[in-house]
Amino acid sequence: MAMKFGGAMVLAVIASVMMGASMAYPGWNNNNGYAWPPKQADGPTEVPPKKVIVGGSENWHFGFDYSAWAHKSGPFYVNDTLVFKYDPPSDNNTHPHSVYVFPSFWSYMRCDLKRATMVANVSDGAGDGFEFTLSQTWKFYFFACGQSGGFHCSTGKMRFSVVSLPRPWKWHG
Ligand SMILES: [Cu+2]
Repeated sequence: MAMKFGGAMVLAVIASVMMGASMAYPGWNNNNGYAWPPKQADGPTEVPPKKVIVGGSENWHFGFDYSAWAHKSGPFYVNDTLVFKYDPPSDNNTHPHSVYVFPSFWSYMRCDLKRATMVANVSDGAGDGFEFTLSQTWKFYFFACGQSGGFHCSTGKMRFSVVSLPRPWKWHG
C-alpha cells in the first residue's frame, strides 16, 4: 500500500516536471511547424462515401439494363450507398417494383427469388428512395427486383451485382 502510494507520488512528480519542461521549452509545443502527430491534412485521407442512384435518371424500372449500368458506374466502395427510386403502387402504377438481395451468384443467375431476401417492399422506393449501404468490404452484392415471380429480374433486366472494394485514400483533402 505504501509502495503503491509512493509510486503514484513519483509519477506525479515526473509528470509535473515534464509539463513544466514542455511549457518552458517551445520545441515541445505544436506551434512551431513541427507538430506531432501530424495534422490530418498533411497525410492521406479516406475518400468520403458517396450515394449513387441506381439507374441514374432512369431510376428503378422494368427493361433498363442495370447490369450494364453497374458496370459503367463502378467501382463501388464499402460504405457507399445505393439509392433505389421507384413509385409505390397506385391506380396509375399497377406493376410496382421492390428490391431483393440474393445469397449467391447462382441464385442471382437463375433469378431464384425463393432464396433471396427482400430488403425493400413495393412502397419503400417512394420519395427520396430506398437506401442500401454496402457495409461489408470485399462482398459481392446481388440485387434484383422481386416482382412478378422473377419476370422483372430475368426479362425485365432488373438485376445487377456490385463488389464493395476497400475505400480509397487520397492526399490532401
Ligand atoms: Cu420490378
